[in-house]
Amino acid sequence: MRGATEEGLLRRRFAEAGQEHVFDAEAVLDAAGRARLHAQLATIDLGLVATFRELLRSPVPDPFAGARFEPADVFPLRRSPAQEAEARQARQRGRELLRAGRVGCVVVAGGQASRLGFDAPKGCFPVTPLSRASLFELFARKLQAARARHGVALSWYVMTSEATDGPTREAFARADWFGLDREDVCFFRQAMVPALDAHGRILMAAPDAPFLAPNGHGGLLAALESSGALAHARARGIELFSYFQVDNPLARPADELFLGLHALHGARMSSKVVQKRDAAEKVGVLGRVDGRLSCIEYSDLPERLREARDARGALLFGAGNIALHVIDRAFVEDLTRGGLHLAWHVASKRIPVVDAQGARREVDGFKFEAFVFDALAEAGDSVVLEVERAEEFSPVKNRDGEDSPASARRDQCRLHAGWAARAGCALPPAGADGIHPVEVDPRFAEDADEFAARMPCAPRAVAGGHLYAP
Ligand code: UD2
Repeated sequence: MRGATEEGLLRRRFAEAGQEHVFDAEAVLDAAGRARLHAQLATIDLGLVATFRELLRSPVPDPFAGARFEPADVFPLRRSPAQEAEARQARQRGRELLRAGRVGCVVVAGGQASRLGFDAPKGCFPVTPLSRASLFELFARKLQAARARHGVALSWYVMTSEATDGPTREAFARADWFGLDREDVCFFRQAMVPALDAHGRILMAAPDAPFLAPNGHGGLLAALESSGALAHARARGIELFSYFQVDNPLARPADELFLGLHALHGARMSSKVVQKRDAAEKVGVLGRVDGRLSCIEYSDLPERLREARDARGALLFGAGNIALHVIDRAFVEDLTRGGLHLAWHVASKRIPVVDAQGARREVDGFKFEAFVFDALAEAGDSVVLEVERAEEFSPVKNRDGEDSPASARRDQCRLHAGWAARAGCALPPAGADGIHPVEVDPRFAEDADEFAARMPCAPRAVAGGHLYAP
């Protein structure tokens, strides 16, 4: 009886929202299929669907139209003596924060590796050139290195989504948490939201399932709160989250300079940037829009500003976003208290569906995502730190070409061979691409100075290259 009432309520809610079609293919389902359908529909926030419908009906007028654009203030790579002194002080502050256990790490790993064509969570992708460690394992090694250096384990918050959660947890369990303590790794899931067709109707992936997709990396903030991860961090005395994306093997989760600068400036959310290669490179840049720091997507920046240069000839809007942030725990608490309203971004996509006859096809639809960098505008105080692309950014996104497994392996080898050459080590012969196959395990060294301090030390011969590992 109760079930029937609940079902009736569900039908009424969807009918009132103009979404009754979600039950259309119920006739082909058995009792279990109907139960699956109803369980999934019950998770859908129809208020949110109404917001999405409104966005499709009357898209927000261009938020950048008529806006005043200004470059961000960047803490640069080429530093004045005063900035160099500040950097020294910041490193010291960063070390203190790490030693005191005030820093937690957050990786967003809810995206599907569809562009890469890899049939598992992207974090499981073997990314290191010689040891073939996965992205998750590589980050775990970096956290082990931080634990050894600062004498404190960093808590690691791993955001997954419905598709990546199970396989991610299994991968960690299979590898015995990659040498980390189990209680220092905390998985939590981001929310899923429906995709709509051009008429604002919820798309069905199959007769028993609405099409649901992760709500974007901006979903992190609400998910930290709703999952209890934020309370967990507070209980552990964590004040800062070091945020990185799962696809960048060069991310440095425990960067003393970045953490320290953020803290010294009393910032609430900070970002690392790299100098854009040229005006045409299609990355978002950090800049001020009507006085507020934002990540300005390539297409939103007027062309004359895209090309504009300063007196020294550098791009005025050249601070390319590489999605590495420090975020204050208290800032996340403020943002999530009383509901969070990051803007929704609409992307038109081909969506795979299975119809009532079991035929697979793709239809035009719209997905909705929130972006974590939209929180920058709320942060007020913020540090923008310029870093060397070759040292900190080489993401794995595409099957081949730039930002692919091959370019990430190349960039890791190039960086590590550079450290070895500077320390006077003999290099293995270069491959056809001119790159010497050298890999340095982060537990061995995390930068050129640390590497040099470890010398003399013989590498292991692995797969025709040199592996420096503990
Ligand atoms: C993102 C940024 C881009 C640049 C680049 C750096 C956006 C819109 N653009 O591009 O400006 O900074 O990264 O690499 O963000 N993720 C989730 N849940 C989601 C969606 C994504 O966890 O619902 C994770 C995903 O697992 C990955 C990261 O967020 O770690 C980036 O996602 P992406 O590959 O969709 O972003 P991309 O490459 O379009």
